[in-house]
Amino acid sequence: MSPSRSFSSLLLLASALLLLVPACVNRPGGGGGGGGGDDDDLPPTDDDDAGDDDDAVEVPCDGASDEGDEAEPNNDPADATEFSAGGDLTVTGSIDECANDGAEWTGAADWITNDWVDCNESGTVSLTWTGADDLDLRVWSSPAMGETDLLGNFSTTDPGADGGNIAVDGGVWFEVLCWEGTPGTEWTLTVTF
Ligand SMILES: [Ca+2]
Ligand SMILES: [Ca+2]
Ligand SMILES: [Ca+2]
Repeated sequence: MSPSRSFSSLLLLASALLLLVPACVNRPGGGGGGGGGDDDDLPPTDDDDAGDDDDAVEVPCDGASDEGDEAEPNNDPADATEFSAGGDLTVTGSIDECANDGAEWTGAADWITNDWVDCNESGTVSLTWTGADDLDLRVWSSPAMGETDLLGNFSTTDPGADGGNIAVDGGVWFEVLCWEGTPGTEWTLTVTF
């Protein structure tokens, strides 16, 4: 085989390999059904049983912000102070009683709710206060949930702040609590996107 023939053969082989490689890369359980690799959750284009399809549409929470004070009484979710932010939220208030029985909070609670009706996005929630009191924050997608499903941050080692990231999708309920400390401690709750 002449050098030029050999080179042509190599080119042909390389081309064939390039064509083969994409065909070998297939998603688990895919079968290549519909959509050319797009992975919708709905028939007829869903090509697997995975619940983690990556084409859910995220709608940014970039609507109007809202801010204001809590309104007592709000010790129960049914009396939660309602806000109507489509984007960032800032709420201020004060906790009337700090107490616990060693296992649960037995003092006051401040319930806040906001319905982000038109968006779903990950946000950052933060509860801040001044002093050494041990305030805590729980965040729920529904007050009927048996356990907090969005955030339960009960740190005792970082007086002054609790919080974290939450997946916002519609209504969110915030519960401000105080494990121990001084009645009347003022707090600020913020949600930013
Ligand atoms: Ca309060
Ligand atoms: Ca209250
Ligand atoms: Ca705490």
